[in-house]
Amino acid sequence: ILDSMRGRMIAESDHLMMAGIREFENKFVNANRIIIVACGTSWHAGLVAEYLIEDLARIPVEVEYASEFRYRNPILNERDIVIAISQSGETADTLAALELAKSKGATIFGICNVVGSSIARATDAGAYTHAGPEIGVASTKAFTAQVTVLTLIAMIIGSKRGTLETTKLRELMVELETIPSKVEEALQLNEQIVQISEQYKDATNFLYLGRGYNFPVALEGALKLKEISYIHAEGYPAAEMKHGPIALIDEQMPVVVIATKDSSYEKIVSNVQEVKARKGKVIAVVTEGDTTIPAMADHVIEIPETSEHLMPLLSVIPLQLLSYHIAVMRGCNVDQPRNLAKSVTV
Ligand code: F1P
Repeated sequence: ILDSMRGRMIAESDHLMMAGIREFENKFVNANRIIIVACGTSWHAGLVAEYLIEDLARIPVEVEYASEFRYRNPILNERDIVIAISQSGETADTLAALELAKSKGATIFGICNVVGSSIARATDAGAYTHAGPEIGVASTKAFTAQVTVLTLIAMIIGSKRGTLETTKLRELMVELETIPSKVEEALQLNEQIVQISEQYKDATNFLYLGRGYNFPVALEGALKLKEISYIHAEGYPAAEMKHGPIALIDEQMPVVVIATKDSSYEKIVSNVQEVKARKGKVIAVVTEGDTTIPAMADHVIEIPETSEHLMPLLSVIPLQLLSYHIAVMRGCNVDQPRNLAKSVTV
């Protein structure tokens, strides 16, 4: 699983995506709407894309669970683009969702890891992530690769539509190139995360909070913990906490807060205060050099600084490591979790 997290796929996915997206560039540039269909971790990558595409390319995006979308009667037309995301390329719900969208005239773009898979074959165009085989059932490096491809798509469409200025585009390109080495740096947190895991391995519930680009990461952190450690975990947008989950917080509740320096930082500082006021245990993922949140948190995990657009590529790593170590300490089989299949084909 550690090997599977190393971020080596940027150059490859860049190259492959160009071939896929270039042919469909005009369709993307003139799209009415982009609808993303996916399941599980791939759905979380889709949620990151919603922030990226709306922010950089100013096209409305909807992110749908394929397992629901396939059974409703969605309104779609030929100016809509449906992006289907799937690591395995065999997930039955995602395949059915894209076939439904196709029957209504939408253009289908696929992002798959497995070359020649059923979903890849059913699309009009697409990009292979080539992240290498996911050895375990739970997606890790596939998430990183999917988010990378989706970032590049948002950047290309944004620059073609004129919604992303050239200087900003250049800045993001330069920053994107630094991500593999920053991923390596984040992986150095391993030992520290072993120690944190030791303290929380017997917890029965976890809460994960994030805002903005880190909100989908909170969902993904909670999913990884559920999938491989069998601990109940919920991911929430931090601002939603006061609408219900706050009732759960007491000294028994570990709360993982992804609180990197970005446009919602000040708001998340108050969320951490709210958790501490109720004696929750805060495990904070922060940007290197931050002092405000570390002064309040029980545990601090520092990750390298980057643009908020690229932060999910880094902030997900400590959460994947946390789930992994807790699972190993609880004696769970991290590669073959109970009740889960590598590709859900029914
Ligand atoms: C979707 C997914 C995975 C999850 C598990 C079950 O798979 O929900 O995210 O980890 O393996 O399937 P895919 O469509 O991305 O292959």
